[in-house]
Amino acid sequence: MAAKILCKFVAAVEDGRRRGWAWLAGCWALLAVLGAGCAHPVAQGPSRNASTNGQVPASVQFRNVVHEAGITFQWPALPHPATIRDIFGYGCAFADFDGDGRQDILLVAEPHPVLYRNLGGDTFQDITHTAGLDRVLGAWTGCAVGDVDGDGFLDLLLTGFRRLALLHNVGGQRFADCTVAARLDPHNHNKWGAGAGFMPLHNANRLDLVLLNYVRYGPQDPKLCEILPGIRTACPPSAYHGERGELWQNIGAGRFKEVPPDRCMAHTSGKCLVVAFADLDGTGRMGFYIGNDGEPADLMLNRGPSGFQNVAKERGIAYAASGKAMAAMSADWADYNRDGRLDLLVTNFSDEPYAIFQGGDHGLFTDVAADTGVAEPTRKPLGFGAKWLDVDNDGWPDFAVANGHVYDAAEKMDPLQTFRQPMMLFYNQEGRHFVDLVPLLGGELAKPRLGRGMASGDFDNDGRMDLLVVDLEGHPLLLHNETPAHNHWITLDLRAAQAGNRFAYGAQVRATAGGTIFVGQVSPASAYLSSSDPRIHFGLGTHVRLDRVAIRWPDGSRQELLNVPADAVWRVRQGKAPSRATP
Ligand SMILES: [Ca+2]
Ligand SMILES: [Ca+2]
Ligand SMILES: [Ca+2]
Ligand SMILES: [Ca+2]
Repeated sequence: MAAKILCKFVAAVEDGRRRGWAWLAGCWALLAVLGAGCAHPVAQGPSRNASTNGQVPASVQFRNVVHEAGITFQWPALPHPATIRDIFGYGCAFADFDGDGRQDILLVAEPHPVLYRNLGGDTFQDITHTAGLDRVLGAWTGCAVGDVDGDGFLDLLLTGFRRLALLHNVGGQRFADCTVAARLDPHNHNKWGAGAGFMPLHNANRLDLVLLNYVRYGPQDPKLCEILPGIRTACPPSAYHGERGELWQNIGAGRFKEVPPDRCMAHTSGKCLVVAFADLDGTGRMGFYIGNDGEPADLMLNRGPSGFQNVAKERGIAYAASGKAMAAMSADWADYNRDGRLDLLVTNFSDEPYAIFQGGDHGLFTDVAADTGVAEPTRKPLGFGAKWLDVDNDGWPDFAVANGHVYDAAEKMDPLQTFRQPMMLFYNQEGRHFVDLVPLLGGELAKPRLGRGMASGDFDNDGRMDLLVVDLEGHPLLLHNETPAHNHWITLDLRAAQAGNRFAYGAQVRATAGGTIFVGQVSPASAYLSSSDPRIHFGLGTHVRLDRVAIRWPDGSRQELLNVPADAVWRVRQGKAPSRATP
């Protein structure tokens, strides 16, 4: 560890990139021989941020605290050969279900999900039984979180294989199954449910539901495929008939009504995996991206009374830079280059690079994964959960990926491939280049796993974003961010005035500090089958306050806050001055 800290990797910006990597390899070789640190190489390129100078800090640290946190749950070992159902995996969530200001942990599993209450002090308590979740049985896959009935407590939706449950949160104490009362089908019309998310799409005061379905998987459909002679493993998605997602409008009184497919989902590709919401046309109306498995992605523009229009192809986001459709397990929005426009991170199948679709003029997107150094290192792995998070609070969003293959015979099919794979943690060098820190950090992140769901959140409210990761054959990872706290940060916990969308889903924030722009939105659904801490978190670097915070609330009203001090979680009620949240 001491050697690791001494070994400070600097300067992989742009033209210094190749030299930086060569130096890193040399450094590790030296460490192996000498057990000692390296001298610092010379920094390359201009600096725009006094906090990091575009360097890769060796000080970034994540520690897996799952066991000391009292989280004992483990997903069981897979059968082999494993089918596409076996390896599909599960999601997870950070969400404050009891409203005490601390993010609790939901782990999706079969035959029932598992819920851990955050007790503070980095300890969690299994409350699955008292919350009534051990009676919610099914072949669950994913989750979505939102206060659908406006009582001030976050409700829970579970997706599954031929299962669906909407669970009403009763006073932050327990969950009551209200699927049928909501007019949803507990059997999901015999479809295979994948990602899902809540967002007000028709009425600012009601959370609608985007519910994604994967493929048809009936008794007649293949279970194992001989992809190479003598090697039987899970079948590729091309072996199956795709299903489309559904859009359910919240019509009040706890009920939903399906939006006629020709107004939205009939125009999508199907084989859906992930939904990620964003205001795609600056109108304040949220639309959404749907990532599909081997089919063109969808970008659904919300045209209000005239329904949704799929603009993925003309906006440049339907295909990877190669022109091929992606296997888009995860998608997540953030403004990685701080130009005030959201960009979309999308993961992909093995031997296909992940994508960073940079938002440009006229709502057009360009995949900049190759230009930013992301394409090459992500070509070999198969990416599932992925989230933007500013790991060192320098103001530049970094991103984490949980990788793992779907073919348990992956090694036999390609000697350079593996079934279990390390995570990746891409450090953002001032919006120009990314470097995977995992080879530098080693430890738990570098251990090969079957990564699936991922959620980001600050579970201990210390201003450093933590991660929750599903390892399909093991314990979850609770990765506590222990990066030394040199930089400032701010977390905004928005609460809308109207009860129907109290948690302000769809609210957008545009903030400035010393001329630097920060954009964020309240939209916890993202990543594979998972839901994240809905609070807006910004790393502020050397800035000790946000000079100006402009909030566009879901009902379209605007609010401006001035001189909001850093290093605090601020509860912002619509129309009121912010107050410090004290969990
Ligand atoms: Ca809580
Ligand atoms: Ca951007
Ligand atoms: Ca950063
Ligand atoms: Ca934290």
